[in-house]
Amino acid sequence: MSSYAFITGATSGIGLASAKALAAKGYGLALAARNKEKLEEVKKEIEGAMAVPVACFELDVRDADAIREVTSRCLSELGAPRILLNDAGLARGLEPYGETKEEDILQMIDTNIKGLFLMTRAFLPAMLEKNEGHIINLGSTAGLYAYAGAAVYCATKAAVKTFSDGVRIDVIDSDIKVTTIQPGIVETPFSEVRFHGDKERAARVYEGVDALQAEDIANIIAFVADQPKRVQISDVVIMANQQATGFMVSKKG
Ligand code: NDP
Ligand code: 8X3
Repeated sequence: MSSYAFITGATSGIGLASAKALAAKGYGLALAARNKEKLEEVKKEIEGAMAVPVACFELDVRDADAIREVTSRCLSELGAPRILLNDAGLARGLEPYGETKEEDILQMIDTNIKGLFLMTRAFLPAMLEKNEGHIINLGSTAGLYAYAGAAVYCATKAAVKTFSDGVRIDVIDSDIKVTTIQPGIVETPFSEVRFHGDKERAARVYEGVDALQAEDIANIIAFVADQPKRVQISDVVIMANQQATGFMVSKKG
């Protein structure tokens, strides 16, 4: 594939919408997530609607060995990605920290921080060798403003922002770009995942709020990716119109 985007978390929400938005710009796609069947469905859907090649990689970004295996296979089959979209991420639970389950803490840290850091490390040398590439990381307004019950999630997103800034410094002598996308409330399966499958509780998060949609963020990601070589958009913060800070949302309903 000549110019392609590698997207983690490509089967749902912002990652899926971004895959479609980047395909619409003509990028080939390498899609990664844990659910293989869903990956194949997305591949079929996108290839059926758009004339772009789509490759799929079943991958749990918490698994360092799997990252090494998948990224080296991807590099030898497809070459260096033009875009690495580190989207895979999640929140688990919304309890005071003293009640937060250890497995939830570890899942957030291993997915949102460890996975994202290792994905970047795996692809960066090939991007540097080509002197071309754009690393786009999903942070969150949660990384800018902590909120109750989300100490770990917020800290992981603050880590994404700081990590992106650090990598941008380290690649300053190259043409590589690094961007942190920091959305506020986006209506996706995110809350259902956070509440361990409790659909009713998840739906209440978005009740009475004209929340951002995955496509809103995807369009911004496509815009960020589509700039001339001299233009590097370092950070984008996007809130819903009804949102003032991380979790301060006006409920009109
Ligand atoms: P979704 O739950 O809709 O999508 C998450 C995606 O990540 C899925 O494709 C999922 O696929 C994948 N994923 C989860 N864990 C792993 C893993 N260990 N390895 C590989 N893939 C994984 O959530 P969103 O689209 O809302 O969230 C996407 C990103 O945006 C996250 O980083 C989130 O923190 C961030 N964000 C979301 C906001 C929101 O309000 N929704 C706001 C700000 C930021 P699978 O389960 O098959 O692995
Ligand atoms: C996810 C959105 O509202 O939990 O980053 O900060 S929120």
